[in-house]
Amino acid sequence: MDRTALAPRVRVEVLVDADDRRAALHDATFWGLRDTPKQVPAIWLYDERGSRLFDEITRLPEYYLTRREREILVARAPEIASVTQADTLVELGSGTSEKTRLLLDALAAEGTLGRFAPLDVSEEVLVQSAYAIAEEYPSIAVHGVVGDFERHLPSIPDGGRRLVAFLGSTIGNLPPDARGRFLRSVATSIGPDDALLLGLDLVKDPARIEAAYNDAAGVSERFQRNALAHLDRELGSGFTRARFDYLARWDALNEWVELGFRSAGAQVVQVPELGVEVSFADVERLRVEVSTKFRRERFEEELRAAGLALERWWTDAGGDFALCLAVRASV
Ligand code: SAH
Ligand code: AVI
Repeated sequence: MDRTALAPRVRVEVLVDADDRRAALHDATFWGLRDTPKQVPAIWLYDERGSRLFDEITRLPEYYLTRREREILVARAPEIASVTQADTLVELGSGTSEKTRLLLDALAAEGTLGRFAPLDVSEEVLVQSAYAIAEEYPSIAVHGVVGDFERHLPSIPDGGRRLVAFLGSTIGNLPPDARGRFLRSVATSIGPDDALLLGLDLVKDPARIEAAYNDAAGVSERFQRNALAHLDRELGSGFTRARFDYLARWDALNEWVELGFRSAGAQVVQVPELGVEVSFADVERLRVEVSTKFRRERFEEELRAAGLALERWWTDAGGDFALCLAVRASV
């Protein structure tokens, strides 16, 4: 790919410089390791290798989420384009923007598409997909943002009529309080003509949900272990030398999958960069992320509480996954 030729149409804005990102991440990790259960921020999952492993996960036979969401997009993208009439597609946690092409194609066919604005914390993946999309869609501008969707929504590219997509059920990786803050921040960052498109994995047979995170090929486990390797590299810690068993289990009370580890024996892990040593009891948990599964009524209530209103709700034929379109609630 000739990046120089594409450069006039591609802009990449970096909202988190390395120092700022490191300070925020170190702080959150310091406090997370004091929490009950102990936890580390899920952002540690997404270095270059982690992004590649996640891509592999999306193709696993057990990981139904991506296929189901794609099924809905294939069926509904033209309707989404027609309802929203968006000229700018903003994508949060965009990753490789694989499924996003379906939305871009539909908006282009509708004749409204002028700009694509992906936002992701992982700079390598963001830059790569920003250029790839600029090459595939020669008549649009691409304005990529390296940023954190929990902190930088007020700075997403403005102007025009925006469709803000947050696909893959990544919103389910935010625990309830952070999810509430995120939705409130969306509500105050979008205008009356903008819309929010969310991918949501739905509550279903726990055996199928657990299987999606306990695949036979072991990719999901490698993905979580990579977060520990990333931590060790940046904090000089000893998580990969310690003994942790992989954990991916359905929590029926919270309706989420808890992902992370259990300590295999009592042990102490040094984290030199944070100036702490962390003691684990035998089988004590170390949480890396939760993956919440949703129900329509409860989620509609979450939207309402944040100042948003549900406009459309589509599911795949089997009812595994939903795409929902929301707008700012009128006052
Ligand atoms: N949207 C894609 C990728 C989902 S994986 C899909 O549907 O398949 C989650 C993506 O969110 C990764 O690309 C990761 O780098 C990004 N991400 C995770 N936490 C983030 C944060 N706090 N801010 C911005 N991007 C984040
Ligand atoms: C990105 N997110 C929606 C994935 C999920 O299913 O919660 C992350 C993931 N974690 C383990 N496997 C996939």
